[in-house]
Amino acid sequence: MDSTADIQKPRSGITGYVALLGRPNTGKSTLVNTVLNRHLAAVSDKPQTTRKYLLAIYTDAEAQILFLDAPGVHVGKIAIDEAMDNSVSRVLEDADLLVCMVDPSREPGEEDNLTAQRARDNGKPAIIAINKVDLATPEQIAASLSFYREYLPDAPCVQLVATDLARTKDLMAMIKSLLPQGVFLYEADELTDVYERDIAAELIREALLEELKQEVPHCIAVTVDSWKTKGQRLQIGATLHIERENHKGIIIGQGGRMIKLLRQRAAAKIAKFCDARVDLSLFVKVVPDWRRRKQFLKEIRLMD
Ligand SMILES: Nc1nc2c(ncn2[C@@H]2O[C@H](COP(=O)(O)OP(=O)(O)OP(=O)(O)O)[C@@H](O)[C@H]2O)c(=O)[nH]1
Ligand SMILES: [Mg+2]
Repeated sequence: MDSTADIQKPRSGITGYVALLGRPNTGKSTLVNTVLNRHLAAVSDKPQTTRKYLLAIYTDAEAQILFLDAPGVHVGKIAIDEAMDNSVSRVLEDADLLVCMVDPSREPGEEDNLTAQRARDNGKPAIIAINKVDLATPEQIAASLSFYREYLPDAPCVQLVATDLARTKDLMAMIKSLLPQGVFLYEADELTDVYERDIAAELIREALLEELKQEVPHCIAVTVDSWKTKGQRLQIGATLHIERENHKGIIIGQGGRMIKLLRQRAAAKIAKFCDARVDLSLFVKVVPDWRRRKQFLKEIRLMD
């Protein structure tokens, strides 16, 4: 009975790809997690958290919105910056609609310039989404809006608080009003097209960003190298690739305290996402200057 009803469910409605574009730390990944009500994307208070685009699929009775969460638009000269920039370009190419996420609590700068220019040059319909309005004054909100309006004079504008589902409703309604009708590409319960082990690698990175200071977490790449189910438990082995020998001591900590904390934090995040008990092993490996090495970035699939 139920399966027949499922087959007969409408498989079309409002649908399209929506690129989340913006300088680092504006709340793009936060928005995805809030509207999906799942902690799918890594989020942190440090810029350049997202390194590669992520598809996040939102489905309700009338719409299937395919969010493309992009790395923050930023200026940088090394291979990893190029990889992140390629990811932004890919998202711009695939999108039907752009959402320019703006953080009005910080004065518009070079990265906002770049974001607004890329949105304008792309030429697709765009929304100016002023996020974090809980942190900004009306003057700051007005200043950010007028900055983006210079580049996108016809784009509608909406305010939101990406951490609060109720305060994302206006943006969601605006997105729906601007997307076409079409056939849904994914099942209603699909969240992404990324493997669970790649989500796990990102959740480990999120734990690193929370616990390690300054530049250190930015110098680490995470790969999940083994993933086994044993009874009720998930057994996961992951490697932290670090750039310099002297970061080893920071990551392991006195008496192994830091690596233990990182392992516990990351395991709890993965357990919640996968709804399973998790045994996580972390290994540390030095790969000198990995962020400058295209071949390594290709091996870990940060670069195509
Ligand atoms: N107060 C407040 N904080 C927010 C809001 N939206 C996001 N944040 C916080 O802003 C920080 C950055 O959020 P992310 O979602 O990681 O930002 P991002 O744009 O994906 O950043 P990158 O991946 O680096 O480009 C986190 O600490 C969030 O909790 C909001 O509306 N209000
Ligand atoms: Mg992000």
